[in-house]
Amino acid sequence: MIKLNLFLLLCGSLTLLSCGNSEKTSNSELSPDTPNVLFIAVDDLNDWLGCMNGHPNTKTPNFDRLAAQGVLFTNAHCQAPLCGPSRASLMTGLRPSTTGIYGMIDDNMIKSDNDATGDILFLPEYFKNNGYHTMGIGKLWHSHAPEGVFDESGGRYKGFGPLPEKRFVWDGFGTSDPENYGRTSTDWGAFPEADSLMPDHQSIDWAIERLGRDYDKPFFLAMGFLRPHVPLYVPQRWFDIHPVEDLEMTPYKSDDLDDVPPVAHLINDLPMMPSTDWAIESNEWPNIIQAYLACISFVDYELGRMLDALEKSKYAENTVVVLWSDHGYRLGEKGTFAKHALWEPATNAPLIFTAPNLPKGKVIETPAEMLSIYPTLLELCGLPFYSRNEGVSLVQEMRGEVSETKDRVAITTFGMNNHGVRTSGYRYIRYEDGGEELYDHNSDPNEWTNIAGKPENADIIEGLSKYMPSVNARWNVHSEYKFQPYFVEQKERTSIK
Ligand SMILES: [Ca+2]
Repeated sequence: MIKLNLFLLLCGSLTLLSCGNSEKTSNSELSPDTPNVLFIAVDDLNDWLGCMNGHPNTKTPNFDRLAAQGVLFTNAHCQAPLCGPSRASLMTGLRPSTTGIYGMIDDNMIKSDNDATGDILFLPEYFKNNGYHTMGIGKLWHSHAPEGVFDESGGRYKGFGPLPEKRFVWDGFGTSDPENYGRTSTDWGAFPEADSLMPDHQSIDWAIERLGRDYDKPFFLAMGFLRPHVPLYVPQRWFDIHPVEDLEMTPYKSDDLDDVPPVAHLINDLPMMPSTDWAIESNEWPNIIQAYLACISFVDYELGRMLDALEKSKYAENTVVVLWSDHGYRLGEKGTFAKHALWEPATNAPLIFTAPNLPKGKVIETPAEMLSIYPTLLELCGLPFYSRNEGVSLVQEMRGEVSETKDRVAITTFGMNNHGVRTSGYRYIRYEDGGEELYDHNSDPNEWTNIAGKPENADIIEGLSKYMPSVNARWNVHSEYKFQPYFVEQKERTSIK
């Protein structure tokens, strides 16, 4: 341990030397009109927003209001379809394939236990080092935040509660072997009685109170919602605005997965989650959709309280707002109710920027990556470029200074060497064993027909292959192997047992 710390200390010193002035300014260099940042993360929110033409029954006036105040990316994709690695990517500015962070880890381990990220500056930390006052509450990384990133931390409610004494419907194990899978928090129902009992409500109160204070420097205020992550529990009134008999189900084709490669089935092997067939047989499908819509409407309401407070505050005219989700969520598409996939409903998520010098009500349909949030915020705030960022800034495109970059792609990675590439017209997936999927989004938006095997598509695949990351790092340490999803290896290990 002492050796490791010494090594990290050396790395840290080298970093400071190598960063030089290009990555750190002093307080006095910040211009007086340097904007504040309101950074809003939502957990497991797919594209079911009114402004994204998501689910036809969704009600999201405040998300839509925020989008109307700035720029909405309708085709933004996470870098990993799982909370921990998605957030680690966004906060480090690096791809999962560069860091080896494909699974759930303790946030503090990102720096302490991984050579690829030992010297990285996390996004809020970069702002802090450049003269900002940083504050955060709620789910921002997988748990809350690594130590020292925030000058003021509100922490995070442990787990996803509050929880009823007894689950309503789903036991959390499904048909899985409890010893191998553990219990998920998946369940749905109206609980608790009042919004004020929800951690998200309390976090918004904390953030609103911060908007009423005075600061002697610009602030970076981060708020991370826990909903609509499971369990899909919110008070009854949010269920009432989505009558269950009116709801439209999601697109589902029972033989959809007959044409996907073996690793896709390994990744999608989630017996602890409800399957679509189970939801049909038990007649729970409409109830799960209702509960997810209810959770989104609850978050929308809380977002509205935050936006009202910002608009009434002295910071209304000089604050950059970014809102994003860590990945999408499948509500029956592709056979299950889960994230965990390289398919569209699991990777597509909202991304909205508003800022004093950005257009209002602009919609960009070209694919974008959550990895762009880091460099985009730096540019919007006039901070120096960070050489470690692997994403590209979206500022010039949002301002219309360059035309939409039609050939930009978004890459999502799940486990080592499994990647999905989303272009404007296609999704191409290549798995660690060479298995492939190709979907034509112009004719097949549900990704039902895998056309990778057709000889006439060989040129398309060759063109898209060049976007596959050439580095596929392995988490290089001292930590629990089981937290990193290496699908084929894990299957082999299980088989050996
Ligand atoms: Ca299919």
